[in-house]
Amino acid sequence: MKLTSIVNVILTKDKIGLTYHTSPDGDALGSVLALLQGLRKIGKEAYVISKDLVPENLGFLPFSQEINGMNFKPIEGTDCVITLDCGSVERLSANLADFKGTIINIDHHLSNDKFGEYNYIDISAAATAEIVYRILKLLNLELDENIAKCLYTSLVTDTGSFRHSNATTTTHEIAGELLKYSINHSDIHSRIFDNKTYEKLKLIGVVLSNMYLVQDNKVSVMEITKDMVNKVGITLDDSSDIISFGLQIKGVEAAVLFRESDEAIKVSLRSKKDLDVRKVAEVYGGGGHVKASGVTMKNITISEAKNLILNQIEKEMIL
Ligand SMILES: [Mn+2]
Repeated sequence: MKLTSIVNVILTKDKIGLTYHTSPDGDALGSVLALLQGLRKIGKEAYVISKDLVPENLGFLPFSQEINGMNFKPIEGTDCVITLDCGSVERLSANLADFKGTIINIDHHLSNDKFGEYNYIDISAAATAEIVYRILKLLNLELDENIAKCLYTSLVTDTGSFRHSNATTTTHEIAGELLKYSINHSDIHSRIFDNKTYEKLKLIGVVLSNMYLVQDNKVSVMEITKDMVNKVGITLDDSSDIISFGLQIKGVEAAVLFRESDEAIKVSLRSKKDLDVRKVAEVYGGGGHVKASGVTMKNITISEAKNLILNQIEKEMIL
């Protein structure tokens, strides 16, 4: 389906709920908040559906204070829900089970279930925000500083500050365009990345000192146990920044992070070049991108999860 057709569907709707994947990151939040503002500019009654709270370092995003983690499902009279940056219904930060209206699914993940009535999946987009940018352009909207701030944050987060190979000419062109709205890009980077608590950095220290290499030193393995988190004394919301340390090692092709919680083991995978970690995650019901993926494994110990995932990586390495 063409993006213009998606925009035409949106134009017929009045009350629109916007949502994203659970544990929203910079792209999820930036995309939703940018589209929220855009839809309001054209007179739509738009709002955010979110079971999750906004991570502290993204609290600077305009309109993020509207998200309180209490809006679990669409409110009365909603005729459309737009999901952004989310590959499956199960991962949504919203409960759409009873929702009878139209679902529009807009995303850039390779593993997307196309659960919407309308689906627009563009895997060449470095961030979902690139698609949102195009939607706003198709709506003939004049961007402003607040919208630009949200979109720029999405681009920065999903491209690792424009260093990942997913950052294209288009990504850089959009970023350049956004800078025209007098956003302070240096300040945005700083708010996103230089905003860790002392305890978080201490935890990273513990995780790094327990890291080890397997498979000819090509795979780095890290774990965050409940015990580690308790000892440092924090409530850890996001650990996505920790895994990137694993890839910083010379000769390492892939990094895996196992995170223990009461309900499950969360596994994050990253790769430098050719290894398709999405395939590894998909074997156990996860998904994501070629170089960044994740899977949640239930009813399993951390060592069992390690065995399964590391074996699967080994298989994928040979292919
Ligand atoms: Mn994304």
